[in-house]
Amino acid sequence: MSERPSPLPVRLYDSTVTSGNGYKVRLLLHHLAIECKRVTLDIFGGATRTPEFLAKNANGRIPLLELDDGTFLPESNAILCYLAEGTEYLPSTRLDRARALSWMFFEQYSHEPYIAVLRAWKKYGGGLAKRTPQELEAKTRGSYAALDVLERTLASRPFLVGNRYSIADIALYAYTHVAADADLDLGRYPAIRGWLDRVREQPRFVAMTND
Ligand SMILES: N[C@@H](CCC(=O)N[C@@H](CS)C(=O)NCC(=O)O)C(=O)O
Repeated sequence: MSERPSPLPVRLYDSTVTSGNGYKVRLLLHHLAIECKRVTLDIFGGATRTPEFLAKNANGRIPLLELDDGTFLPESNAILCYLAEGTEYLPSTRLDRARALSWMFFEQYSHEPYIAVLRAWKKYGGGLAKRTPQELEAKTRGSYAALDVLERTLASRPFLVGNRYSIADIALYAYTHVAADADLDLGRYPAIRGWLDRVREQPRFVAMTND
């Protein structure tokens, strides 16, 4: 029995201030030349915690992708997997697909909770005044630990998986390229900087702008 065609993306719920998690989705949509209406929400003003939004995503966060059959798909890296299916951005072998997932889980556990959170505190206030020096120090230490992992990996390969650009690179590019917003110094990471340049050279690359 043949599978029914997958529902198509119609709307991306994103943030009024630049969210790397939202940007991951926008970048892949742009690579794929997929038109998708973007709805921006004031995440610091509680717009993702209203009853209306919680009915769409019980976790109250963007990005959230709405599909043409009324389905809502949360979690940036899950959305990348959905959109990349059947395209060159999803690695072609089983092992490489699992490796891409490894990087995306790494991003969510060891990278984004440090770099993205530190960036939000420093760039948008985000309660910075209430943070203790110890909290800032812990986030900074965790951020550099994640960058060290990327540097060691990218010293010997052009992209994270299978020597070609994939959703793993998109997931890790999002917050790595704005590390300076978190007062993190990429000067000592030549392999990361070379990889950031290679990502920017990809066809239909689009920069993370809107604030
Ligand atoms: N694991 C989630 C994290 C999403 C996330 O933290 N979204 C933030 C913006 S980057 C948000 O919506 N914050 C609003 C809130 O928590 O109310 C993903 O990768 O999509």
